[in-house]
Amino acid sequence: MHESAKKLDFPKDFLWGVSTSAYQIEGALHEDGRGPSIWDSFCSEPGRIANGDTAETACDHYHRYPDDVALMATLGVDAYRFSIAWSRIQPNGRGAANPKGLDFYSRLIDALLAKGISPTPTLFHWDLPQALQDAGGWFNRDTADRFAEFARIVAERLGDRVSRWITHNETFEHTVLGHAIGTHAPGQQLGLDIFSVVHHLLLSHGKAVQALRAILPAGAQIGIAQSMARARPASSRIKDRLAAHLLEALHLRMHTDPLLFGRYPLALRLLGIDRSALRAGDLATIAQPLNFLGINFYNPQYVRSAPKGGAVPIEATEPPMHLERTEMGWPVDANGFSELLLYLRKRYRAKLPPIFITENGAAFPDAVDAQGRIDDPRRIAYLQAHLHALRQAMDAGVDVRGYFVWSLLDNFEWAEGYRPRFGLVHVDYSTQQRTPKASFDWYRQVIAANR
Ligand code: IFM
Repeated sequence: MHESAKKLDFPKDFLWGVSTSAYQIEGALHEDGRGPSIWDSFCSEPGRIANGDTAETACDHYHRYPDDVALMATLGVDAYRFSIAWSRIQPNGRGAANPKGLDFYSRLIDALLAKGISPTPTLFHWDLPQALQDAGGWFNRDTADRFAEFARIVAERLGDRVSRWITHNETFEHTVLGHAIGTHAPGQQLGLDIFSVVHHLLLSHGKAVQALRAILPAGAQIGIAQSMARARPASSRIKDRLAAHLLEALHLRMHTDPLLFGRYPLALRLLGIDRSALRAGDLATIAQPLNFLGINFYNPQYVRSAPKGGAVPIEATEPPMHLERTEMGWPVDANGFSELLLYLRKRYRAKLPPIFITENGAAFPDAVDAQGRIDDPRRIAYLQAHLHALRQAMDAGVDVRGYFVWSLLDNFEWAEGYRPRFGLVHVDYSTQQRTPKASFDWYRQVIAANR
């Protein structure tokens, strides 16, 4: 037994899991009636994705899911978080369901249940049907109703076997990368003019929760997965502290206050954000009671005030030199994890539902040795440090019920293509061979030791 695996001391009923998303692993983009999504269009535009990579085959999970479920069974996870590709279910994002799309997820769920692994689907992990984008995408209020319809269709078919549901993945990243700066699909560059995207995403969440509750059995658990981090100012100067405050308002509070408090943060007014998409009654729809809040954590943000004249008075700054960086260039700073969890407890108090860590992990340049093994001590150290930080926050009273590693497999890392490898399992993309890394074995021991 790996020494570090033994010492974590989590509650016996703590839920251990792994995460993936449809577009990043499935491949089979033209099979069984799947319609095009915004990511298909984005990948087809030259220069958008590093190395010209596409998700055409990705990890071929669409065909190899039985092997991947077998890997999860070896790992010993309690739960698997995956996402459902909307355009497999409704190729044009509206209207009748495509039975073959539903059948795929039904087969996957049955395979998971046969191994005692609890399916945890996310309904939207960024792959909007292209037909809805053509109608205005998340700028169009109607997309929120379309999402609720999609949620209803999925719950009607799969709700008898799925007890834990996630509406959205990271509304902040989808808004900012996809609509403010354009490095992700749909590639729009609208700066701060994105309130209606955020608002319609959150409104669609509320409407989907209502649709799910109307269909699912009473005990169903429903939540959302939001990326979160505290912002650290570059100095103690007021300007930099204000920049950190504004970044947290745009990132964390704008995407969570409406869910838990039923209001947007006041700081949006300071930034002059146009909130005209907000209609009477919307905030009550958004603030549906949740069974859990999913948190995706990778690293804290480092910011300072930007020179005058830019769109926002906030600028990213370099993290302290002594911090290790991952393959993504992200700093490794596990203290930021416990700090975030304690902040959430202080800010939301009784409004804060139980938490699942729905993503945490790191990309490193893994090397395959002559024996075909992948020793990834840096990933093990990252995961171990973050589990320690999580344990500390739980000891201090934060109610965390489970933890999902991002990711089960190396996969298509969006605009970065296949270079960054986040998996516990190495994927050789030319043969599709899966090889568990040393971190896979380490996580298997953590799970076994903490049961
Ligand atoms: O790969 C992504 C995932 O799709 C969403 N959260 C962050 C991960 C790593 O960048």
